[in-house]
This record gives sequence, structure tokens and C-alpha cells, in this order.
Amino acid sequence: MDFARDVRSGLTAQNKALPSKYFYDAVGSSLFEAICNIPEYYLTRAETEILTAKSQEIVDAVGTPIEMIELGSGSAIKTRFLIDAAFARQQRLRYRPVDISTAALDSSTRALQREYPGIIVDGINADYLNGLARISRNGARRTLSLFLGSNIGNFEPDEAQRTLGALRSVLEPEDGLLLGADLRKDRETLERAYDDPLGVTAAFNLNLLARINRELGGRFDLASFRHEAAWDEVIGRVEMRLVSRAKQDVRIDGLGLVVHFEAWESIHTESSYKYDDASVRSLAESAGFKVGGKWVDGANRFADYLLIAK
Ligand code: AVJ
Repeated sequence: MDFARDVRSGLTAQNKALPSKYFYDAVGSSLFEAICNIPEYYLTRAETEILTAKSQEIVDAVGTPIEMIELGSGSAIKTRFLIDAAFARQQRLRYRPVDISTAALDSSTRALQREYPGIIVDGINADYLNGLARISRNGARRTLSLFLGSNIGNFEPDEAQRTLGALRSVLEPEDGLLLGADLRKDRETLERAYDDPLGVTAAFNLNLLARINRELGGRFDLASFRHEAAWDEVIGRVEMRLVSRAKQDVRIDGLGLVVHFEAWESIHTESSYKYDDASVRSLAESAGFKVGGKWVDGANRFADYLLIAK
């Protein structure tokens, strides 16, 4: 599968890097759920505050009845506020979550079907672009698509534009996209959100090496790598890395590969871009959307934008 290919190319590159989408095996998805409950990781709580108060207003702004598409649905806990708002106006709802994690998709699908008798869940187990390629719009109903939690932040600006463009192409004019974006803020808040004192984010990051050990016969000694998170205020992103504490060679038997690390050499594992109002608006515009609404939490940390397909 793609994992083997991407690990090989990422670890043999001049600047070592691994794609962040591989965090989300069963262990990684559970660790991410835990991160969402950690006080320093404010994103989930800030967006929950917005959706608790504004979901009805958001759903009402799209028209009725609706279908929902979600990119990176995970446990779909925040989604329930929007699902509740849809069921306040219609009897049945088709919900198509796209998620790379089989475990998260299966358990959220079962839970939603148990909680909402009128829901039809058509899950798609894929990354965003492959998932979108499998969606064709059902003519009759308005679509409200969801890209919550600052999932957009993992993309480089050009990839973000391509992904929203791919989403736009499965929508019709006047369909909606609710886009969650984490906002630029002070270094201390950002770096603590990505390097929490309990070490859950460190475990989430190191799980990438553990996953290579489990699935590809890797021989990484996790204790010889250190988690690091740094805010780059010029680029506007938090970068996560795994740093080799020593000079070492690591075998990956399943790939027939030996990876050499210099002392303090790092693997870039994730970028989390932070947005401001102008950068969200220009991204929306370049992907074929206009801004139809904007909501922020009380402390101005996080924004949800309702984008309308042009
Ligand atoms: C799921 C991509 C929104 O970038 O904030 C959490 C993932 N990484 N802690 C983010 C993550 C480290 C998260 N997203």
C-alpha cells in the first residue's frame, strides 16, 4: 500500500519527512481523541463552543433539506451538533463521512446509526482526494460539506486550494462548506497545544515510528527520538518533528532499507497552518467559494466559515 512507498521516499529524501495522514491508525486515532481532551489543545473546545451555539443558524443558512459530506470525520462528536440541527428540520439525513482511519470510521458509523434512527451513513474509508473522487452529488438536496477542526491546516497552501477545489467540483452552486480554521496567535499558546505536558502529543508523533515498526518491520528505538513542536511565525505554521537523539542506523526489514540519522537530525512529520481572515478569504475565493458567514469563539482562537459554492 501507499504507506510503504511513502515511508521509503520520505526517509530516503535529503530532508526527511513523513506524511501526517499516517498518524491515524487505530492507536493514533485514539491518541488524537485523547489530545482533543487535553487542556492545552484548545482547538476542539473552541470549535465545540461555536457549534454548540451556532449550528442551527449555520444549517438554516444553507436551505433545506440537506445532505452532509464530511472530510476527516474522526469520532464525529462535533458533527452531532450539526446533525441535531438538520434533524430539527427534516426526518431523514444522508451523511457521507470520508476518513482515512478504518477504526474511527467504523465506530462512529455504528454510534451514529444507534443514536439517529433517521440517518443513512455512507462512510468512505480513504484520504480526502481519493474519497472525493468517489462522491457524486445527489441532485435533489442541498449539500452541506464539513471540513472541521482545522484539518485544512495540514495542507501546504497550494494543496489546500487543490483540495477545496476538488470538493467544490462535487458541489452545486449554493451548496455550503463549513470550514474550521485555527487562528494565528502567540507562540506560547501554539507550542503548548502541540507539546502538552502530559506527553500525549509526543506519543501521537512517536506512534508514526511505532507504526513503521508494526507494519513494515521497522527497528526504531522510540526512546532515541524526541518530539518537537515549533511555531514558525514567518510561514505561519506549527511544525512537528521527530529528532534523533544520536547518530544511528535504523533497519526497516519490510522495505529492505537502512536509514541513517546524524545526531539531532529530524524527520518533519506535520505542519499545522494557522490562518487569519484574509488568508481564509483568499483561499475560499481561489477555490470557487464566497464567504456566507463567519463565527469565532469567545476568546478569538478559532473560526468557522460558511463558504457558499459559486
Ligand atoms: C487533526 C490536523 C487538526 O493539526 O491540530 C493535533 C492534528 N497534531 N496535535 C492539528 C494534531 C498534533 C490536528 N488536526
